[in-house]
Amino acid sequence: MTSWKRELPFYIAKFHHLRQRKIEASLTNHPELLRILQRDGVLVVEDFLSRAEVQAIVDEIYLRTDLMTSRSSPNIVKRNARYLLLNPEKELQSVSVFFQSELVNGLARAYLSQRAALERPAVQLKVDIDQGSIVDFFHIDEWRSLISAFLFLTDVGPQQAPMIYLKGSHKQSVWRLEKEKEFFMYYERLQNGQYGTEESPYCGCYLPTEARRLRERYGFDELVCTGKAGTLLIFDNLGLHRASILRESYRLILSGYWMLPKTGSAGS
Ligand SMILES: O=C(O)CCC(=O)C(=O)O
Repeated sequence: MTSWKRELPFYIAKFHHLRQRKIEASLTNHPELLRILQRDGVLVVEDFLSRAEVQAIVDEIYLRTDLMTSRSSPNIVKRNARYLLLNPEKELQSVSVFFQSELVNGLARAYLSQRAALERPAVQLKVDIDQGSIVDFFHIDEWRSLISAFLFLTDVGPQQAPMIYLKGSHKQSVWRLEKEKEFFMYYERLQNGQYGTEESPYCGCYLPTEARRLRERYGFDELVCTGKAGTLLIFDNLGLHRASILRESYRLILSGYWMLPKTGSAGS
């Protein structure tokens, strides 16, 4: 089959997706935050929760799950040097202050579509010191628009595996089309959170040399996303970002994707 015939479904899907996506500032009470997200693709909100509110969530995680001890529950998966406790809202009432927050959900609706919905809510623990993974390479997570939000439950300094984001790299541009196509054609994720094919972990990843060239060519500034416990981080997963290696202590966060409904699975 000629390559354009193989690739046509991607272009059709992309076209339909772009028609569904609609930025609508009236859907958020925080238009100033929406402007930053649109400009940079990444947004850090300090003191989103107080120390006491964070502590209530951490206490409940310790009390009701084995994430911090044996990590043997069936709903805990290890992926890319992190342990994910999936769908925590069933066991942990306190996490709804984040997953149901007006600020995050309103911004997601304003940035993506009125129909944007939360997918793959999780508690994430990074605890294995010096352990690297494929997402330490700059990558994009999808071929369609989505955002992630992280709530820091521990202080995240330079040694606690802060995510690194290239500001401005989320904007639609021809340089990204090849990777988006690769995602569309080869990425698969199973219901249990594991990758569906051997190829899936590599989809969307850039070699360090490629990322450096893109950065130089387009002048993207790097943001190292550190912050105190209680900080909220929101980012557009189409922007170039990468994980960094845990060097000390541990990193505990809540995370979720907000996507257009029934659009399937996001990367990493
Ligand atoms: O956990 C992190 O710091 C980054 C994770 C990442 O690369 C992703 O969510 O796509």
